[in-house]
Amino acid sequence: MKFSSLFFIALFLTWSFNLSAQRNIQTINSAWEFSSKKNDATKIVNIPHTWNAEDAFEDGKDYFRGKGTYKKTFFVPEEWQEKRAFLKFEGSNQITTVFVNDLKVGEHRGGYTGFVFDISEALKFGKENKIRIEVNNAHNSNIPPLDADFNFYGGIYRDLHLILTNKIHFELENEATGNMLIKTPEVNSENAQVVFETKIVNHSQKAKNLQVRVEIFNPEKQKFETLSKQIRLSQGETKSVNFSKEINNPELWSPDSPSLYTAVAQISHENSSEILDEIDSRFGLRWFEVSTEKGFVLNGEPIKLIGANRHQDYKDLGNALPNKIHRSDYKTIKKMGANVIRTAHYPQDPEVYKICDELGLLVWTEVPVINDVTDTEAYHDVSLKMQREQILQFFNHPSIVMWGYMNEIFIRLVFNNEITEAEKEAKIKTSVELAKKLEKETKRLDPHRLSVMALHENQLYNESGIADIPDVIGWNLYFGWYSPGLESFGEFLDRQHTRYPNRPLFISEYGPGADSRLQTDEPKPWDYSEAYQLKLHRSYLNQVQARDYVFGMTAWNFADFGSSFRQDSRPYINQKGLVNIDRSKKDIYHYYQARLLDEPFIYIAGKNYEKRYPIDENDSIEITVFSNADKVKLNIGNAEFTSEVEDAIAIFKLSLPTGKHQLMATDGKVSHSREIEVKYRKKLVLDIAKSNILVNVGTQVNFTDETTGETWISDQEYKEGGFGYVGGNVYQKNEHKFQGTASDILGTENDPLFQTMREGIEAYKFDVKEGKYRLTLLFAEPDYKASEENIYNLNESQKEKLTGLRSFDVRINGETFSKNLNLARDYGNIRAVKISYVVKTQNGISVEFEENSGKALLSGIKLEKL
Ligand code: GCB
Repeated sequence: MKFSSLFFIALFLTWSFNLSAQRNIQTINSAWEFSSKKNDATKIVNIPHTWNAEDAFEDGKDYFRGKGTYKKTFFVPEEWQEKRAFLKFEGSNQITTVFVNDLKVGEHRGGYTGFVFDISEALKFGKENKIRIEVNNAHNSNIPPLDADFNFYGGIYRDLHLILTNKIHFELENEATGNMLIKTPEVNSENAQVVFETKIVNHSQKAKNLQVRVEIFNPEKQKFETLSKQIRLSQGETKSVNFSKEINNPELWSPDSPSLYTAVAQISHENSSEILDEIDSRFGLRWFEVSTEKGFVLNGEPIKLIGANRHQDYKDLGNALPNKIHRSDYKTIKKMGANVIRTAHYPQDPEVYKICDELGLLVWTEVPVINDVTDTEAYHDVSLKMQREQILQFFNHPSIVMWGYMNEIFIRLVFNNEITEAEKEAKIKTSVELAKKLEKETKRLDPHRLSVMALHENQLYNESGIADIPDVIGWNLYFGWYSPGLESFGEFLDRQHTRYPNRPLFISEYGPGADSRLQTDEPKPWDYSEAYQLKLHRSYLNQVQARDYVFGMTAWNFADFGSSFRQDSRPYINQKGLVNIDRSKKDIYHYYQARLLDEPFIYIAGKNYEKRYPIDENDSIEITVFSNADKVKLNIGNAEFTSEVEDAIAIFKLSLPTGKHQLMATDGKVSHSREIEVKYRKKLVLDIAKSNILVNVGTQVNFTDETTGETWISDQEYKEGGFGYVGGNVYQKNEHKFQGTASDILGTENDPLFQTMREGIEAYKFDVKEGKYRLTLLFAEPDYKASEENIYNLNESQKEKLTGLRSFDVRINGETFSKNLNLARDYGNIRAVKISYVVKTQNGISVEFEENSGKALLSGIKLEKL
C-alpha cells in the first residue's frame, strides 16, 4: 500500500461509540497529522505530544516557540444528533484554538489546566468532519509564566478526550470540567459535613422532570447512602443541584491512612431507572491547621511536612509524559519517606492529584505566576482564571492542602539594573494588586484550604506587604549555593521569626546542583558533586528540624529537569534533583529515606563512587552508610567494623589494600552491599602498563565518563615519584563560583571535564619508566567572546590578529609538540579540544606549557602506555 493511502486510513476515524444513554468517554490521542512553523514537513504524531522534546536540549538557548497544528478527519454518525459532543483537554501549552469543520469552537489560554469545548453545534451528521487544533507556545506578555527556570514545551502534552453525552447531562464546560464539587466544610473525628454540588444541563427541546441521585461509598467500597432530589428543568436550562450529608465516625484521610470515599452522581427521568448521565469522584475527610507553636496539624496530630518539589518533564519526552510516569514519580517520592509535595510551578496532570490522594501525599499546588507580572488587565485576568481552573478542577482531592499563586514574583525586578525607581514602584504595585485579587478569589472558591506563595531571599516581599497577603509563605532559600554560608540559612529564618513571630514558615525550595558523574571526599559549593548535595541537604534538614515555627520543607527538586538557558555541568538541565532526569537515583534520594522512613533502612552511599583513589596505603578511604538505626556494622571479608550513626550517617574510615572489596552494611535487621575498587595513586605510575592515568585537571572532584566508564581522577600537585601539576591556579570564571566556567562546552558530553581547568599551569609531570606512551591533553578556551561562527568566517589575516589572545607552546620532555596553540583561533571558544601525542621517553614525562600571550591552561590529561 502506498504511504498516502495508509496515511488516509490512519487519520480517517469512525468513532465507534456505543450509543447507550450514559456518557461515553474515550481518548483521541492517536495519529494526528502535525505540522509546525519550525518544520514544514507534516508528520503523524500521538498525543501526549510536544514539539520541544529534542530542541530544548540542543546547543543554544532557544527552542521553537510558535504555532503547531494538529489535524484529523473523522466520520460522525447520524445518531449523534441525539447527543452532545465535547472535547476535553487535560493540558495543552499555551494558547489552544480548536476548529471543527473550520468553525472555531473555542480558545483556551494557559498551558497547565484542563478545558472542555462543546463541539456539538459544529458537527455534520452522517458525514466526514475535520478537527484542526492550533497550539501556540510563543512568549505572550499577557499569559503567565512570562519567564521561569524551566522549558515551556509546546503542544497537546496531556491526554485529549472525546466525550459524548445525552442531551441532559452534568455540566462539563466551565472551569470545573465536569466534576461535581465535594466540599467538607466541617470535619472532626466524630462527624464530617459533606456537600455535593452538581450542575445539570437540559439541552433537549422540552422541559423535563428529573431525578438526581448521589450514592456514597465508604473506603471499603460499600454503598452506605443514597441522596436524591426531584427537579424540573425547562428547555435549555442549567440548574445547580446540591446535597449535603453528615458522615458519622468518618474514616479520616492522612498520609499513613489515605482512606478515600466515592460519590457517584446520576440523572434519570422521574420514575425511571434508566440513567441519563453519571459522574463520580473520590473524596477524603480530614482537617488541618497551621501555627507557629504547633506547626502543621492534621486531624489533630502535629506533622512536620518534608518532601520535594516536582516538575513534569522527563528524559527525551519533554513534558509529554504517559500517566505511568506521573504515577511512578509520586510512588518514588512516597518511598523516599516524603509526606508532602509541591507541584512547582504549575498545576500538573490530573493523574498526579489522584495518585497523591491514593498514596497519602499532602500537596501544595500552584499557578505559574512566576518571576514577573505584566501590568495589564489581560494578564491579571488570565492569572485569576488559572487559579479558578486549578481550584475547581482539583477541588475534591483531599491531598491538596495549599493553593499557591506566585513564585519569586520580584526576582526579575531585583536583578534588573536598568529599571527606574518609578518602573520598580509600578511593578511592585501591580504585583501586590494581583496577589490581593488572587488571594480573594482563592478564598472565595475555597475558604478551607491555605493560600500560599513562594518568595526568594529578599526583604522586598516583607517591605511591599505582599508576604502578608496569603495565609502562609514559603521561602526559596539557596544559602550554600546562590548565596554563601550553610549556617546563614537558620540565621535568616530566626531573623524572620523574630520579626514576624506569628508567621508560620515553610521552606519551599533549597538544594544545590549535583551530577552523578562527579564524586569527591572534599565537597565544595558549585563543584556539582553528590557529596556537596549531601552536605547541604543534611544541614538544611537539621536546621529545619530544630525550628518548630518552620512547618515544612520541600527540596528543589525531586528530579533534574530541562531548562534551556542553564549552563550547569549538564547544560540545559537544572541538576538539583534528588534523582536524575531519567529517574535513576542519586545518593541523596537514599539519604532522605534514611532520614524519613520509619521501617529499618540501610544504604551504602556511592553508587557512582565505586572506584577510590587515595594517595597511599596510610590514607584511609571513607565509606558513608545511611541508616535510621543508632549503630551500624560494616563487614569486609572477615573484618567487621561498628559505627555510631549521626543524622542518619555512619562514616567508616578504612585502610584497604589495592583491589576490589565487597562491603556489607547492616543494622541487624536490614543490610546492603556494594563493591568498591581501591587504587593507590602512588602506585599508578608504577602500574601504568596495566591501567592508564586520567586526571580531571583543576578540581578536587573525580569525573566518570558515562560512555567509556573511565574515571578522570581529581587533580594533585606533582611530587617526586608520582605525577601532578606544577604551578598555576584553579580557573575561576565567576568569583562566586569557586572553580570552573559555567558554560556549555561544545563538542562533548563530558562538560565538567572541560569546565574545570588549571590556568597559568607551568608543567604536568609523570615519573614513569622508559617506554612509548600516548599522552592526551584536554583543553577548552573559556574566555574568548567571539562567537564560533565568527572564528570560522575569518580569513587567515583576520585570524592572525587573534593570536594576540591566549596562545602557548606545548613542549614534552624539551621538544615542542604544539607551537603557538591558540584554542580560540584554531578551534573556537568554549569547545572541547583533545590532542594526543605519541611520546617516547627514557625516563619520565614532563609536559611544559610556555606562554606566548595570556595564560596557558589545561582541563584534563591522560597517559597510556603503548
Ligand atoms: C528558584 C526557582 C526555581 C529554580 C530554582 C533554581 O528559586 O523558584 O524555579 O529552578 O530557584 O534552581 O535556581
